[in-house]
Amino acid sequence: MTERKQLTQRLQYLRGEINRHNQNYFQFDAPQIPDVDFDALMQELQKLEESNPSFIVADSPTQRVGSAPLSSFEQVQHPVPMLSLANAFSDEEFQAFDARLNERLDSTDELEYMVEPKLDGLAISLLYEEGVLVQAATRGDGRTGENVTNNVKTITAIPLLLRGEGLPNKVEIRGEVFMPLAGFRRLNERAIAAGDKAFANPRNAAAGSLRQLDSRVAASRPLAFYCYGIGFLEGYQLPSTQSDMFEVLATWGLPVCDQLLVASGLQQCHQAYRVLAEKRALLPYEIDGVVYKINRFSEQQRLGFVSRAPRWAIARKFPAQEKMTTVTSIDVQVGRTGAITPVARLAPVFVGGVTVTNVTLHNADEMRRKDVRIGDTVIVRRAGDVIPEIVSVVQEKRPSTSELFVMPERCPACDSPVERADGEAIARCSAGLYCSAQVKESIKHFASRKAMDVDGLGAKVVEQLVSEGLVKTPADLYRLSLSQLSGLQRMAEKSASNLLAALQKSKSTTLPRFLYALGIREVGEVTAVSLADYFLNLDRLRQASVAELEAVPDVGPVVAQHLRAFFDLAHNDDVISSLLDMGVHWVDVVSVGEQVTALSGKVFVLTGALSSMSRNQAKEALLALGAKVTASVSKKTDYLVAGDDPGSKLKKALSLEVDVLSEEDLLLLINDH
Ligand code: 5U1
Repeated sequence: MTERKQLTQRLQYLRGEINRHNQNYFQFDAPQIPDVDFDALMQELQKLEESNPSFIVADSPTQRVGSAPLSSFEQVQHPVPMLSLANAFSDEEFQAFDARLNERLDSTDELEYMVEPKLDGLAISLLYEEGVLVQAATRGDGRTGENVTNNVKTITAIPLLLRGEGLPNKVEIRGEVFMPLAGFRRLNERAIAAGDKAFANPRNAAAGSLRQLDSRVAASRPLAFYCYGIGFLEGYQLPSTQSDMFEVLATWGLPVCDQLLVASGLQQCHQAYRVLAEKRALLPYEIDGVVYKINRFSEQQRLGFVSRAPRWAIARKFPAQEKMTTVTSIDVQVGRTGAITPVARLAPVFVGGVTVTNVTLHNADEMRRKDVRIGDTVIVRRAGDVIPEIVSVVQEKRPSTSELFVMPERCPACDSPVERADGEAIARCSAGLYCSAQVKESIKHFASRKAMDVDGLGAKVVEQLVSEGLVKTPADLYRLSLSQLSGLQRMAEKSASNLLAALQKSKSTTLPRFLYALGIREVGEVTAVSLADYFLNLDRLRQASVAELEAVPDVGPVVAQHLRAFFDLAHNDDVISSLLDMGVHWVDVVSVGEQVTALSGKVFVLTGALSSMSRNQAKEALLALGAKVTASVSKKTDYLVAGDDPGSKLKKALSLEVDVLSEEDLLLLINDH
C-alpha cells in the first residue's frame, strides 16, 4: 500500500471513530471510551492533519474544536427576518386561532397542521452555501443577530457539510440549539465540583454557551440542535408541505426532532398536544409547549404575517408552574420613566426553571386588589420566559403579624414628590432626569443588549458611574476615559479597556436600536422598527407631527404624543445631538422601490481589514444601496472588495476573473450613490 493510501485510511478511521464517540457522548449520553482515549484519537488526527494540511476536509472533527477567542461578535443581518410565534394557552385559544385561519382561507374543511414540540432553547440561523456551513447567527432582534459561527461549528449535531446531490446554492436553515438534560446535569455537577456557579436551567446554559467568545469553551458544552424551517433559499424547489420539507432536511443530514406529527382538524390537534404533554417528562430535553404550523406552504403564503409573527403558526404553551413561598418584605423601585413600582421580596423559590426572589406588584391598586402583605404566604407562577407573578395570597396562612405596605409619597432615590396623574394606575417620581434612579435606569436601558449593546456595562458599573457624577446622560458614556473607568471599584485596567472598546464598537448601530435605546415611553423594539421603516431617517422622524406619527403602523395616539413630547424637550434634543457628535452612527436604509442604483442586485464579497470602516459597516452601506453581500467568492460574485491581508478569497476571485476593488474604489462607489 502506498504511503498516501495508508494516510488516507488512517485519517478516515480516526474521523469515523471520533464522530462515533462524539455522538455516543453528546447525543446518546453513553460514552464508550474514557476521556483520555478520546483525547488520544483527537491528538493523533490533529497531528496528522497539521503535517499534511492538504488532507484536511471541511467536516473533519478537528474543525469543531474551537478557535482563539474573539473580542466581540459581529452583527449579521438576516436576509429574511426571524419571526417569533404567537401563543395560545388553552384549547379555546387554539380553537379561535383555527377558526380565524379557516375564515381567512375561506375554507370549511379541517385544516392540516404540522405539530412540533417547542424546544426550550435558542433560535439559530445556519447559512449553507453550496452545501458548506458558512455562517451561523443568533436571532437577535429578528433582523440583526450575532455571528456565532465559531461556536456553532463545535456542535457535533450540526453538519459542516450537507449530504446528497442537487443541494441548493444557498439555504438558510432555522432551528433551535438546546442543551439535552443529561448534558446539562453533567455540566452543572462539574461546575459545582469546581466551585463555579451552576446554570439555572438548560436554556440559560445553552444561551451562555453560544455567547462564549472563546469557542473552545463552547466546544466543551453539550449542545444539540433540531431544525424546524427554512429562511432563505436559492436554487432549489421545495416540496409543497412542511412535513415533506422535514424529510428533505433529514436527507441533507440535518437533525430533525423525532416527535413530529401531522394532525388534521381540532380534535387531532388537541390530542397531539395532550400526548406531548404526557411524554414531556420522559423526553431527554426540555420543551415548553407545542408548535402548530399550517402544513401546506401555499396556505402559509396566503395567510402571511402580522407584525413579527406568522399568521399560520402558533405555540400552545404548557401550563405555567406554580409554587408557594413567603413575602419577606415589600419595597419600591424607581424605573427609567420615574414609575414607582412596588416589589415583593420573596423567600427564594424554584419555579418554571428559575429561582425567583422578587416579583413586581405593578402598582398600588394591583397590590391592594391581590391584598399582598409583608409576611404573607403567596402562590408564585412562572410560564416559559414570561416574568413571574403572584397569583394569589394563601389567606389561611396569613400570620397575625402581617403588615400592609404603604406607597411612599416621596421618591426613595431623590426625595422629590411622587405624583399620580388622574386616571393613571402608576405613580411617578416628578423629578425626571434630575432623579439619579431614573438616570441610572435610562443608562442601563441605553446600554442593554437589544439597545446599543455595550458589552461589560452592567448595572453595578452604571450605578457607580452615575453616583460618582461621571455620567449624567447617555452621551457622557462616550466621554469616559480609561483612567476614569479603571478608577471604579472592581474594574481592573483590562476590563476598563475592554469596556472602552465595547463603547467604541457600540457607536456603529442601526436606527431601530438607537430609537429603542433612547428609552422613549411606550417605544419598544417593535415600534422602533416600525418608526425606522416608515421615516427611514432620524431627521424626518424628529420633525414629524403627531398626525404623521399616528400614520405609522403600530403607533397610536398615546405613543405619538409620547414621541412628540420626547423630541420637543430641549434636553433630549441636546442628548441626541451629543450622541451623534460623539460618533454614534448607522446607515439609513433606503425603502424598497424608492431608489434603484447601479449597485442594485450586484453581488459583493468583502475580505481583509478596511481602515475607514468595519466590514459590517461596509456591508450595511452596500445593502442600503440594493447590493447583495455574500460570504464566499463564486462565479456569481460581481466584485470582491479587498482590504489589508485579503487571504484566499482574493486568489479565488482572481482565478474566476471577478473584479477586485480597493477600499478607495468602494468608498467612491458608496459616495457616488
Ligand atoms: N418547533 C418549532 N419551534 N419553532 C419556533 N418550530 C418553530 N417555528 C418557529 C419558531 C420561532 O417560527 C416559525 C414558525 C417562523
